[in-house]
Amino acid sequence: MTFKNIIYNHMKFNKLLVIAGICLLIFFSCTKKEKSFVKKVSFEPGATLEEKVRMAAHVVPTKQQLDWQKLEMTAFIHFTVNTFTNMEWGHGDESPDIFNPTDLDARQWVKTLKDAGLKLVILTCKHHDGFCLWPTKTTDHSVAASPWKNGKGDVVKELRDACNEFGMKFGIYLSPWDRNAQCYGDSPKYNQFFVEQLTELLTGYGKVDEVWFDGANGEGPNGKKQEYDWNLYYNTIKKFQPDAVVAIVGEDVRWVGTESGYGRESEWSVTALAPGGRPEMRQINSDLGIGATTKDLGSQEMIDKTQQLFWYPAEVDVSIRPGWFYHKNQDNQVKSLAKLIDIYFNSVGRNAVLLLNIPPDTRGLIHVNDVARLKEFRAYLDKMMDEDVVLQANASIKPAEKSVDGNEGTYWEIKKLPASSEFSLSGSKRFNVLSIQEYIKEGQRVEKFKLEAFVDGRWKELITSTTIGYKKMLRFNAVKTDKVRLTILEARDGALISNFNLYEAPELLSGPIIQRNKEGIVSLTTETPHPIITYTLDGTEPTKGSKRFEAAFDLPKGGEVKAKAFVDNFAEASATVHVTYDLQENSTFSSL
Ligand code: FUL
Repeated sequence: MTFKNIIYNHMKFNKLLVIAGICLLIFFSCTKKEKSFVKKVSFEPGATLEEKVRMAAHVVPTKQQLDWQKLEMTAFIHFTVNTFTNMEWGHGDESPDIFNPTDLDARQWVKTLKDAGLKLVILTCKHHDGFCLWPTKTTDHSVAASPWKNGKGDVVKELRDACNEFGMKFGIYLSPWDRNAQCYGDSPKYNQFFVEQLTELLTGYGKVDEVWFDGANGEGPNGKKQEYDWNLYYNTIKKFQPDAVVAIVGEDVRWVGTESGYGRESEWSVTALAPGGRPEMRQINSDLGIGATTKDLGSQEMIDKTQQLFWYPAEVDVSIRPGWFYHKNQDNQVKSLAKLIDIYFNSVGRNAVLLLNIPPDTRGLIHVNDVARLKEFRAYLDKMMDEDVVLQANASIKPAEKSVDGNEGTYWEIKKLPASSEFSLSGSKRFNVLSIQEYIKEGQRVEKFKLEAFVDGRWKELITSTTIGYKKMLRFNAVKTDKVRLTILEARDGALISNFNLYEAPELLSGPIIQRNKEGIVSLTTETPHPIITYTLDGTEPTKGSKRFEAAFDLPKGGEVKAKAFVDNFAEASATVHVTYDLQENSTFSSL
C-alpha cells in the first residue's frame, strides 16, 4: 500500500467515523430516556406546576423499595410480657418471671403465615416495656432472666430459624421508646444503648429485610424527653443491613396513617411528606403542615406547595384481632373473612403493602381461631384469582400503545391521553373485580382511569377511579360480557401499564356472629345481606334442615350454639361458627 493510499484510506476511515458518530448521536437522542430521580427530587426555584408534575412522574423507587412493594402481604407478630399480663402497653416494671410460654413454636407461626400468603414477618423484639426477646448484653431485662427454657431461650433466633426453613423474609421491630431502660431520657447514653441493641439484632440473625421503628415517644423515668439520634440509627442499618427497608420512622416505607386496615383511594407513592425522623425532614413536614395522617400527600395541589418530592410508599398495619397483643377475651373477635377481604382490597388493592398482625397466645402459639381464619382468607383469594378472564388484547389497541420489555417485565406505554384499549375476553365471561398495575420501576403516573363493559350493544361504565400505582383492585357489580374497554383519562406522563386482570370474586358469605347479652338472650347476625341462618343447641352440625334463626332466644343456663349462614337457596354455606356459653358471661369460640 502506497503512502498516498494510506492517507486516502485514513481520510475515508475518518469520514466513516464521523458518519457513524452522527448516526449514533441521532440514535441515542431518539431513544434517550427522560431522567429518573431515585427516591427524591428537588425543584429549582420558580419551577412551574407543569414542570414539577412532569418531574413527579419520574421519581422512582430504590431496588429495596421495589422489592418490598412486590411482597404485597406481610405479617406482624406482637409477643412479649404483655401477652402474659393481658396488656397492650407494659409499664416496664414487669418481672421477667412472667414470661413463660408453655409451647412456643415459631415454626407454627411461620407455617401459618406462609400458608396464608404472607411474605415477611416482623417480630416485636422489644416493645415499649423494654423486655428483650433475645438474650441481649445491653440489659438484664430479657428472656435470659425468664424461666422460659431456663433462661437459655432466644425468640428472635427461633423465628429466624423458622424463616430460613420456610423461605420467609424476616424483619425486626425495636421500640425506640423504652419504659424500662434507666438511661432513657439521657439522650446520648440511651442512643448508644439503643444502637447496641440494634447492632445485636442486625448482626446476630442473618439477613434482616425490614426494620420497623415505632413513632411512640414517651417521657423517660427522669421526666426528660429522649432525643433520638435517627442519623446514627439509619447509618447503623446501612452499615450492617444495606438491603433492609426502614419503615414508619424510617426513610423507605411510610405509615399509611391509620390502624384500621384502609389506605387512601388516591394513594400516591410519590409524596410531599418527607421521610423518617431526621430533624431536617421533620422541618419540611412542619413547614408544609403535613404528617402521615394527612389526607392528601401527593396530589397536584400538594406538589404545587412543595419544593421536593419523595418516593415514600404506604404500609397498612392492622391487627387480626382488636388488640395488637393476645388477649383471651378476644378469641371470639378475630376479624371475619368478609372484613379481612375488605382490608385486602383497601390495602393491597390501594397501592400499599398490608402488614397483618397475628399475636401468639400465652402458649406461644397462634390460636386455632386465627389459623382457621387465615386459611379461609387464603382459600378465598386463591379461588378469586384462579381465572383471569382477560385473555388477549384485540387488534383495536391504538398505535400510541406500545409494548415495552422492561427489566421488571413487559408493559404498555400509553402516551397520548385520553386513550382507550379494548380487550376481548375468552368468550362471554362473568367478573366483578379489576386488578391493574403500573410499571412503577419508571414511576407512578396515572391520575384517573375508567373501565367499561360492552353490554347489549353499548359501552356500560363499570368503574372510574383515580390513582393506580403498584396495584389497584376494585370491586363492582358482576357483569357478563366478551369485551371490555380500559381508558386512561389523565396521567402525569405516558402511562405505563404492566398488568390488567379481571376476576370473579366469590360471593362473600361470612359466618353468623353469635352474641349473648347480659340477660342471657342470644342473637345471630351476619355481614352478608339476607342470608338464612340455621342453628343447633345439641352440638350437631347445623344443616339446611336445622332450626332457622328468626328471633333472639333465651339461653340463661348456657350451652353450645352452632350456627351457619346460607344464601342462593342453600347453594352456598358459610363456615360453621360455634360459641359455648356457661352460666357466666364467658365464652369460647371457634370456626370449624
Ligand atoms: C403502635 C404501638 O404503640 C402499638 O402498641 C403497636 O405496636 C403498633 C403497631 O404501633 O405505635
